[in-house]
Amino acid sequence: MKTFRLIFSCFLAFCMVMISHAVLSADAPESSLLKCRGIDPVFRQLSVSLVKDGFDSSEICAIFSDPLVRFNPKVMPRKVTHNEGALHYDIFLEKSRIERARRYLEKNRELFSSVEKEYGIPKEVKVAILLVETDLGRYLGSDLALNNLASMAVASDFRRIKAYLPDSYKGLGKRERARIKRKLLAKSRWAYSELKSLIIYSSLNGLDIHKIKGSIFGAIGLCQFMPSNALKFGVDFNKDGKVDLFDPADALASMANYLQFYGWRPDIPKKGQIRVIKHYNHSTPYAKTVLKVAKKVRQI
Ligand SMILES: [Ca+2]
Repeated sequence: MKTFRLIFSCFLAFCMVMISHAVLSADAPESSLLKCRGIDPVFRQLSVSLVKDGFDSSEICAIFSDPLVRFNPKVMPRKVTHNEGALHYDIFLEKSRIERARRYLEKNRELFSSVEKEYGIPKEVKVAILLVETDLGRYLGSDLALNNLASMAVASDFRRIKAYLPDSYKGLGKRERARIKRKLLAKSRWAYSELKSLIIYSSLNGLDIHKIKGSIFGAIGLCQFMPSNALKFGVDFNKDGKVDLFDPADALASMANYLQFYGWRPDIPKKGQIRVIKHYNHSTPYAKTVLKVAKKVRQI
């Protein structure tokens, strides 16, 4: 009987150790961030999720405790109400813009030619996309990609952004409210995934995430790639050991790599060109504008 009790006690002790170990492991992400000061409470749970997903806690602490990191409640309301079709693309056909695109092409002709030789995408199409996306690098976003993506990632909580939603989103019935909440949840999950890609992209390429500007929706660089595309299609064309989408060589080659992947071929008909460009931005007016700009640049 004594032996049985001893074995039972040992078994019990073993179970307790295993259970406490399991509890500690489950709590590990939270506890590993306990000593991290300066994370805005709005990003605390997000930071824990990132550590749970395998990111190093000291890296996450360094990223989110930086004073440059801030929550912007206006980003998600813009995302859910964004209407690409309503944008006015005609401004890109203005003579002054076409001339600037032409001058940009001339200045970087050697680079445009070597990228064209490698990927087969006409230089005029590439400069047209640069013009429409970032006005040839003049407009790369006013805030950090990190802030915009993190702000969207935590915006599934309706209360956080409610005040910034347009009036048409207010005073809605239960059913409509539930639909909006589902939409917010889907967008915030997407933003979280892009945020993870941004952290990986900056880390892999030795880039300071606190210096990476992004569009309101988190697209980065001259070619305005979402971070997941930066990881999939980014090219280190100038062979300096990193994919830097703010560098014209890497940005142009990455853009060409993307277009080639989605089916651009030297003899592709216009319909096919529009189809491929729509992978870049799912808007027919956008694709048609890119081709019109390319044609005008070619004619000058
Ligand atoms: Ca490079």
